Order: sequence, then structure tokens, then C-alpha cells
Amino acid sequence: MRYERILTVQDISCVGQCSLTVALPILSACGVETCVLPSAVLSTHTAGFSGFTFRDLTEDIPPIAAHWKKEGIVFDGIYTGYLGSVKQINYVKEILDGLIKQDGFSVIDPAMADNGKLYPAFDEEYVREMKKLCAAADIVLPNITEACFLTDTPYQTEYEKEYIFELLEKLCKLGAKTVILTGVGYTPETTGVAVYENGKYSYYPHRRISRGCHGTGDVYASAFVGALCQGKSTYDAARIAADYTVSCIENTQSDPAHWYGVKFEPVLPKLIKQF
Ligand code: PXL
Repeated sequence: MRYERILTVQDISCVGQCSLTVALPILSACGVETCVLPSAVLSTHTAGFSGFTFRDLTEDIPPIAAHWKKEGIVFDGIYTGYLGSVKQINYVKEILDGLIKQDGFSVIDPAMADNGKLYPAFDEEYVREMKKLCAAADIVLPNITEACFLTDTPYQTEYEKEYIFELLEKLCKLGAKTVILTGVGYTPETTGVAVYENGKYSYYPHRRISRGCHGTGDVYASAFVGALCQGKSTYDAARIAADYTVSCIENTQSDPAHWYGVKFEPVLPKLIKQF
């Protein structure tokens, strides 16, 4: 079995089943050594809770990175999610340049928006900096809302293939090598993931579950990176992550009290079986 060392940079939302509390268990289950760089510590995530605490860890990043450099620590890949500040995005860009192996990879999930809106903590300046980070990425993994913000495209809930193509091409023009666009549905009952690699478009449709769930973007991205680290092709990793995310939502939808995230843990054996 392959054994890769990944660095994931995202926040710790202590409660809420997103970001690091999702990435760590999923990547570990995929057999990946997972090193973490927490971007911030929050009492909960910001989507639906109010009065959450937020401790920004931006200024901890340079000394942590400097220590790793001194120790000669490098990573096979980096996967970033929710980043707490504009300055932090710049620090992550420096890490991409200095701490990833020469043939290593970067997966940037520009976790900043959903359903046509930016998350509460973010503004236009944040989007501008995120564009630069995505430009430096091997793989970007936005949902449609994030893709619209990154490419200055008006957000639409209904669209044809041309609209999706335009988003994919604009994202590649930005500089990203490969784009995985999630939440792409051409019919009311389905959604899916569009993969754009070396100018080639492929699409994996899957079941759309009407109940929207928080944290599914992080579940998806973590399973995608895990599958990639197991040697799966980009398309297969995108497919495996989609099937896993759907199973997590199915495992949660009958429990209205569990509105803040998905019960991804009991479904992990299903993901591991893919490897
Ligand atoms: O799942 C994305 C995410 C991660 N981290 C924090 C969030 C969100 C989404 O709202 O608030 C803190």
C-alpha cells in the first residue's frame, strides 16, 4: 500500500464536523500520514451557529513553517481548506513553494462560499487573494458558488453545459492545472462532479439529496485527496469521493437534530473498501 505524507491547512472548528475534524479522520482512514497546520480555532463552524469564538492562528504559521524547514521536513502534497485571513493565504503560498516535494501536489479547496453567498467572515479582498492561491494550484476543488466568485461570473442555479464549460475554462485560465467542480446538476434529480483536466471534460452524475448539509465540501475534498494518495486517477478519486459523500448524507438525512454536519464516521468502511 502507498504511504504518503500530506499537510492539510484548515481551521479547527471544535464542534461542527467540518475542516480538520473531518480531514484528519478521513485521510487517516485512507492510510495517509496527515500533518496539520491549523489556521484558526473556532468553538463551532460559522454556518448556522451564532456567537462562535474565533482565534486566528495566522502569526503562528511562519515560525511553524520555519521549524519544519530547519528540520528538513517536506510533504508529498498539500491540501488546504478554510483559511482564516488574507495574510494566511499568502503564507500558504509560501509553503507551497518551500515545503512540498518537487513532484508533490497541491489541492486547494477555496472553502469560502456556498449557495451564491460568501461565508460570513469573508469579503472581496479575501476572494482576490484566493484567486492567486488557486492560480498556483495543481488541483482546485470549488463548488459552483466559489467558482463564480473566483472567475467573476454571475451565479446561476439553473444552467446548461456551456455555463459549466465557461467556469471550467476560466478557472484554468486563472492558472489551475486541473479543476474538480462539485454540485453540477443538469436535471432536478441529479447533481454531480465535473472534472476538467488537460482540456478534457468528464462528468460523474450522482444522486441529489434535497437536504443541504454543512461540511460536505470538506468530506468530499478529504476523501478526494485520500483517494488520490492511494494512486487513483483524478476522475476515479472524484467519483469515489462523490459516492462516499452521498452515503454520508444518506446516513444523516433522517436525523433533523444533526443539522450542522454529516455522520461521516460510520460510513468510513465503505470508503476504505475502494482501496
Ligand atoms: O466547511 C467549511 C467551513 C470550514 N470552517 C469553518 C466554516 C465553514 C463553513 O461555514 O465556517 C469555520
